[in-house]
This record gives sequence, C-alpha cells and structure tokens, in this order.
Amino acid sequence: MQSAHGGAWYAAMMGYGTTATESLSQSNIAVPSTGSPKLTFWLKVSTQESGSIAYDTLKVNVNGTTLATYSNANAGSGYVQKTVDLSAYKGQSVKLEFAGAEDPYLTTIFLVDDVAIG
Ligand SMILES: [Ca+2]
Repeated sequence: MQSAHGGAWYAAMMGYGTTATESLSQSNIAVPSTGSPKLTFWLKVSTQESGSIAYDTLKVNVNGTTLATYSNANAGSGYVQKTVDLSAYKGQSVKLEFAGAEDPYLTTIFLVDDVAIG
C-alpha cells in the first residue's frame, strides 16, 4: 500500500515489471506570465532495480519537449520535491505530460503527488 504525500490525490505510474509505457497529460495549462514560473511536484520512486543506471524512466514533457527525466536511480524511501523551470513558457498555455517507460525486467513505480504550477 502506497500513501499520498499530501491530500487525497496522487498518481502511481508504471510498476508493470515488463516493457511498458504510460503517460498522464493535461493540455491548456496556463503558465504565469510574471516571476519565475515553475512546475513543482513530489516524487517517490520505488524499484526492484539497483545501481545508478536508468532502466525505467519518468519524463516531464512540456509541449513535447523533455524538461526533466527521473529513473529507478532516483529511488528512495520517501517523497522528494522536484522543481522544473518553466521560464521558457511564460504566459503560454502548455501541454504538460508525465511519460513513463519501463524496460523488460524488474519493476519501478513512480508516485507523483501535489503537482502545481506557479
Ligand atoms: Ca525495470
């Protein structure tokens, strides 16, 4: 049983232990036009993999461009806050996507919580 970092909602991605892809996306997200807009979320990675080689990945894509990549190498026992700079998208309406991919062996689960843009 996995628990959310905060609030009732969280997304559990991947965890198949076989070759698979999965994505969560939302279009028409307004990026603030002032300040230093950024995407923040909490990420917890659980894996059967070991070592620092990325076998299973979770990418943050904005308008189809990958801005950050996390993997089994980011595994840990708790949630860690992640920040992705969205300055390049100031004042724009964007499509945000979390895109996961697993290799054929050993499971990795990516838990995403408290996604915010501001
Ligand atoms: Ca794997």
